[in-house]
Amino acid sequence: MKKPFPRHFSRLVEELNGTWDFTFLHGCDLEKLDPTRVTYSDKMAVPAAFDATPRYAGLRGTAIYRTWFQTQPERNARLHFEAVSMWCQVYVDGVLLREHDCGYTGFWCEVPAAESPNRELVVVVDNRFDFERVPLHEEYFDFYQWGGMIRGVWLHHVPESFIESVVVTTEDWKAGDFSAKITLQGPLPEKIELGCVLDEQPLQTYAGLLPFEGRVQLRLQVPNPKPWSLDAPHLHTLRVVYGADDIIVRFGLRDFKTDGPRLIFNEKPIMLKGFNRHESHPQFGPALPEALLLNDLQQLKDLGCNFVRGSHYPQDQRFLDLCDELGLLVWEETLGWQQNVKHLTNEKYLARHKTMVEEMIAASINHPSVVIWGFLNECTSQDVACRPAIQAIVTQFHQLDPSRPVTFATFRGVADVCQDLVDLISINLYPGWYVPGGIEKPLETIPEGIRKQADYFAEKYPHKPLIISEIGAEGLYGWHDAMNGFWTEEYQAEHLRTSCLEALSNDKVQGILLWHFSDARTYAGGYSLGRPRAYNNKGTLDEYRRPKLAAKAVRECFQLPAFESSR
Ligand code: ADA
Repeated sequence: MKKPFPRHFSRLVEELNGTWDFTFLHGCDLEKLDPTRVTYSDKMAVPAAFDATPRYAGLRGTAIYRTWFQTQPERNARLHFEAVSMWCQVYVDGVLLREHDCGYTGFWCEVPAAESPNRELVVVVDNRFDFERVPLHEEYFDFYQWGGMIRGVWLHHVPESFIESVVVTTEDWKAGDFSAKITLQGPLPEKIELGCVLDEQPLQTYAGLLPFEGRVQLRLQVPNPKPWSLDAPHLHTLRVVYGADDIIVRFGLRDFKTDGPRLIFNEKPIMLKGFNRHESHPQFGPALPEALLLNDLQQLKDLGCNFVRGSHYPQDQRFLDLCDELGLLVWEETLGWQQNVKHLTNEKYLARHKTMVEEMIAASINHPSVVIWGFLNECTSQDVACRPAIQAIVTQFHQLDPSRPVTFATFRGVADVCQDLVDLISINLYPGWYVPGGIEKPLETIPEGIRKQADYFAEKYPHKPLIISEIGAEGLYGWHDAMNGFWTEEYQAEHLRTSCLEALSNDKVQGILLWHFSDARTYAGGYSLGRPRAYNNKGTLDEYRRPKLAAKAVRECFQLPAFESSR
């Protein structure tokens, strides 16, 4: 599997992905579990969601994975897990090294030295819901919560002092000016020397640098700067060398910002057109093979999109790398779905959310494609008791990354009391779908439904851009009837056509994200009674990415010359 950025040239990084020993325990008492006394009865692929495989489909419990690795002389071993869902413990040679409890963010594990280079790695993974142990995941979310080592695992061999991260901040996107914040780990002398290689240029040495708390900041310039745009997504690389260690980051020179009620991309107003997308497939769950990631991206572009929302969790880094390469703007957000006052006033929950924000930003900050940070989809932002938490989360984003606008999708309409806190107003609305009984012509309610909310928010927050972050209707693949009623492909296509045309021609709206790209598995239990097949069927494509009639309708609207790019 191709390693996502950052990459390395001198540092040895080994892929631990592949087939691991595996066993699954029902009803396991985690307090009493001794992972050194487990019998491995099966095999499991890494990355994969075990509960998406036929043998373990839909099961909730404890999965134990095992593999081996070797340490190198004079090098420390660090394990990087890109995502383990939902909760896990990592053991090396029977010793617990760490726990992690967000299924969609990456984390590191330092491996202590040992006499023998042969090391046993055991990962205990649990996908049971438990607010005390794993507060970020909830069963009531309208998308299936999978279990397993769902993204890659990498073994890094590093010297005693090594480069932890390089964060690139563009200072002048046209001139190619940027700063690189380099964080080092391990003992450091008072002054250090770093090497930098920009694109294919010769190595430049920077001597006499004074690290402060392990950090150095360099101001650099790309020799032949080329901007990153949707049609020409040029990327630059920076390799930083410290002693025997190195790290290669990739970045793009672009400018994305809010300007009063407009969104500005590389100096021009932009209308965002795209989809919400779940990482979901019947056979792979959230662990999509690269071919499928690329296929999704190509289909998004073919539908005329310039934007995708990674709903509702931090994204697979391989997908973001592809968005960088192919030129697609991304909204990345933390895991969340209708969290309420119970969550947003709970200290443990908020502390975990804070860690998730840190992990998401650390992984994604260098992607030029990521232009908006989001959090907590549809939280109870009509409740003043939630304001302090929402304010704290926005502040955290701004502190960690002042360069990107921050938002969350609200469906509270006029009752929302938190939109003053965000940089960009994002509204979810479902006129023409969730309609009161008795409405005879639901499609006709769409234009007014959009207009009413747009007018309200534009008047209340005239200096903030407004986008429709969700709108859509269900259409069952292959379902047609003479009345073109609810659930038919025809109804869905007409719904999306009406929604797109209304939103794109409304001057108060700066973007539309349709709900959603492809059908995605949802609740396992009673809630799925409102979701035929236990899928959220509002996909413009079905779960195998077969286009419904809506695909043609959306493509036609998104490619209309009037809405082609800027306005
Ligand atoms: C919400 C939510 C989505 C999905 C959608 C729907 O707005 O944000 O995740 O559940 O509704 O299909 O009803």
